[in-house]
Amino acid sequence: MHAIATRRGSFLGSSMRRWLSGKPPRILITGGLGQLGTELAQCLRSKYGNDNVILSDNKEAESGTSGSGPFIRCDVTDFDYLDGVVKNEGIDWLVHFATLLSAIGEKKVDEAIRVNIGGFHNVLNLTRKYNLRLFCPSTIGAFGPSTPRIDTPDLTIQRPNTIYGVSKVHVELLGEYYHQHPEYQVDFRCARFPGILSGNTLPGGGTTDYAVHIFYEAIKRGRYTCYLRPDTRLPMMYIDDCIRGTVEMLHAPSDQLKMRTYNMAAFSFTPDQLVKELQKYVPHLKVDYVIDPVRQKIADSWPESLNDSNATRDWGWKHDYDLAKTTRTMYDIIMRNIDKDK
Ligand code: VAH
Repeated sequence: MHAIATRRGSFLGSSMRRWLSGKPPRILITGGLGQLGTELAQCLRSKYGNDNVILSDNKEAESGTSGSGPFIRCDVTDFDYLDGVVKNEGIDWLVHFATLLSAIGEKKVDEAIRVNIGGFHNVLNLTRKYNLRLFCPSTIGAFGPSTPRIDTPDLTIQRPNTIYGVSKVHVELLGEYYHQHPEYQVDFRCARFPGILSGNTLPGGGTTDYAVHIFYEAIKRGRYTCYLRPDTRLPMMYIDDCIRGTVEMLHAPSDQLKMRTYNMAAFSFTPDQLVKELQKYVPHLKVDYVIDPVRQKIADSWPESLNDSNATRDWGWKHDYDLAKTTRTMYDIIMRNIDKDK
């Protein structure tokens, strides 16, 4: 790999050379077929060109799901294969979404350790090897029952009691270790996402998934059975804000980031508050509550609201969508998609 020396005496990899030459970065997104990957790819492809943003996942992309650019089947737990993709595709930035979420992780602990921790080790070591820029999301799930639950700050008690949360605390700490290590100096960036609401993509295996599924059930059947108590208040965000914030953080000059792991917040709501807002569009909606003890215990261990003032200070983060605007947007998108499918 060609490199040029810098004032620090370290070597800038080909990625920095490309960046300095004004060429767009080549970006690999792992776990790309999940709730966020295709929307992020669409946003980055509009900025950097379709062919410079490669979606990947450990399963084949059904026709049309990988959007307007390239897709590579890739298992993040296979270091040699992932190494070959990064090298052969000349990757500069890596967005690492591949993970088992909170509820599915509790059902498949060994796989969650293999993917969430082993997969991250591979990604982090390749980031160091090829001098990449790495964005890996964390989550409100990285906090636990002993964390202050209101206006939770970036730096506080983190004793999560799910394998998802434990793996994400490991991601945060190991990523920051590789960043501050004098020989590694890895460009690691991490944002703790709340529950994400999306109208074009579905979440899978999370505790906050109800906030998406209720829209589809309300519109299609006029009723929904919620697995969380009606008063379970959780931090949430609309996907457009999440994608924009992720791109803004990817773009932020490294020396602007005083930290490497930041809370990103928008608004919080309970199932009951969401139901009342959705009934403005589906007045006949009926919701009953059949509590899932596993997901209720997970939700009860998470913050009710986040403080994201450091993200605003360091890279200008600010959410745009509130509950009313999110509900209206989601309803319109899903109605449009249903009409298209007819
Ligand atoms: C989950 N949607 O429910 C994910 C997210 C904040 C929650 O990490 O597991």
